[in-house]
Amino acid sequence: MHFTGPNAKSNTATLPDFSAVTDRLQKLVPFISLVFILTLASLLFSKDALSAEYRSNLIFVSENKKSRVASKIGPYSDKRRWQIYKKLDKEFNRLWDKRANPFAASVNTRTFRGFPYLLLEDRDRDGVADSYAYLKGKGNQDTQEFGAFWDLAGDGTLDWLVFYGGVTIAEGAKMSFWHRHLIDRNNDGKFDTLVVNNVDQDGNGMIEQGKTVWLYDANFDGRIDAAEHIVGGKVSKLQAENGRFDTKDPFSDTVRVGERFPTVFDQIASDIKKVKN
Ligand SMILES: [Ca+2]
Ligand SMILES: [Ca+2]
Ligand SMILES: [Ca+2]
Ligand SMILES: [Ca+2]
Repeated sequence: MHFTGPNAKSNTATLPDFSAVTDRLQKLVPFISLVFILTLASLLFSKDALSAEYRSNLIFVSENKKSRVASKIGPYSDKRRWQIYKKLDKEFNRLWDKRANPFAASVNTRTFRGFPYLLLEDRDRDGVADSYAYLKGKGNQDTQEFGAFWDLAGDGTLDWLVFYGGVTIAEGAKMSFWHRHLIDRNNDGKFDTLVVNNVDQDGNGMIEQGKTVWLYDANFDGRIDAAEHIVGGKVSKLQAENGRFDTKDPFSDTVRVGERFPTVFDQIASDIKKVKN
């Protein structure tokens, strides 16, 4: 997966023709495994490595200043969580489509095996890094490990992270991207909320775009203890059955109450911080 967006203007390569793919998929949907879809998608999106311009443009900035988006959206609040989520989900897609703008890089990360080169970018060009990608090396941009991040509180630690999930089939046999959002609600430097942006609420194997599930470490002890579905801003609290939340997330099993909140995202945040400083 090339991490430049599917509609990026900076790419001269022809964009994948989704309509033809969708037609074919429509007939095959029940028989195609998710793995096949992901492979197909990564082939479709696979593009050339870094351009010469890109390579010569690496700049290193350590200044800690508030990003344009953080200034606009302001600090996280539970009350505004859906509005903030909507804005940042949109913002991630916008950044993804923007032209690459390298900010800083490190070759020493161990978070994703085989992808040690962490590249930060300032895609909205406000002087603050907003995008990250773990690469095999400086010259190889094919990766699925990328996303965006913000410091909404403006205190130098990032408190909102988006992590690219992949491609799947949505209702109407449409191809759709799905992503995870991670939030540090109490701004203590550890993520405590995981949002999956598309769930399959009716359980027919196809996600319903825009329907979200939120998993919370509500008391900030590192364990998951609450869950919600939020659809169009309407919140439904999930009741645990037999000690588990049925999240309707097609990419994971039911979640046990008390399960450890995933720590890989804290590791990503820590890598990003190291590169910035
Ligand atoms: Ca920026
Ligand atoms: Ca936290
Ligand atoms: Ca469905
Ligand atoms: Ca907890």
